[in-house]
Amino acid sequence: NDSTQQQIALVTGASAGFGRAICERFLRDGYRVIAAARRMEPLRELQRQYGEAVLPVVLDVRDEQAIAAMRASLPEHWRDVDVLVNNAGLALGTEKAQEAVLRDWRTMIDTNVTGLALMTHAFLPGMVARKRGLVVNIGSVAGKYPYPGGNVYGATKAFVAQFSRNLRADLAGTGVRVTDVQPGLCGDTEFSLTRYRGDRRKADSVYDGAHPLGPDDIAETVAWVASLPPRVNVNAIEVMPTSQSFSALTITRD
Ligand code: NDP
Ligand code: 8X3
Repeated sequence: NDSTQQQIALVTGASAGFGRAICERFLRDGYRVIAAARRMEPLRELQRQYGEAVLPVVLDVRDEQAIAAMRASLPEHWRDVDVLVNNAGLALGTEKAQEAVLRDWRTMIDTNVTGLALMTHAFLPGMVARKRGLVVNIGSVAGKYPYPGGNVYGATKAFVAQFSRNLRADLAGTGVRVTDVQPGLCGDTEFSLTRYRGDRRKADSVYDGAHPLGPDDIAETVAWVASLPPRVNVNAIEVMPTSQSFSALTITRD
């Protein structure tokens, strides 16, 4: 493959879960992939597997200076990012708001909101200048449907939904596309292990008997969105496992 013909995807949170699956899917589809995360070893592993089609970069998306430095240090033939996947994110805790740990709230806001906005701000102007590009933001069903303990996590994903729509408004006429992918319950990632602060038993029990989505289902969705002709913009796509649905509003009684 001629590397100048290949599309370039930059995926944040590429060291695990969805991010890793999205990288692998893009690589199999012939993209070159800038794989970003804080942990280098899983990124190197990806590079060992897929060779020079992978550019691993250590990046904390909360760090504005680090993002600027990363962008500036991209080799010439890696600069023109076609697809930015803002996937890095996390939930911490399921305590009620009145019992939540303030530091956890800050970490979720700094990563899911600020980090996603910083990355978008860094790579959008290049896309607009080239009159092509796609930003895929990984939101969540938690941004639309409230649930007990979802407080700040769900609110960060509501930001992702509205930010994505507002980006579309600003990008009118530029040819740059934006999609908010909103997954529901998805196993085989580190999501619940992180949310339950390393409690493996609790994390695993979230998925017991639930036949959750897998990371490949989300990678498939992202790959499909990116494969559509330039005239097609999927604004948002909500994907749940069949086993997940809705329940009635709660009423407390005397
Ligand atoms: P994982 O915990 O498996 O992966 C999260 C990834 O984000 C890791 O690669 C982690 O890498 C990276 N990350 C976390 N913080 C930062 C940071 N500050 N800077 C850079 N990278 C960071 O979770 P998932 O794959 O499940 O989650 C991916 C996204 O999908 C998140 O935004 C999540 O909210 C969302 N989501 C997940 C669902 C699920 O059920 N699993 C459902 C709906 C949405 P490292 O630690 O190496 O930096
Ligand atoms: C995570 C999805 O259903 O666990 O964003 O809230 S859910």
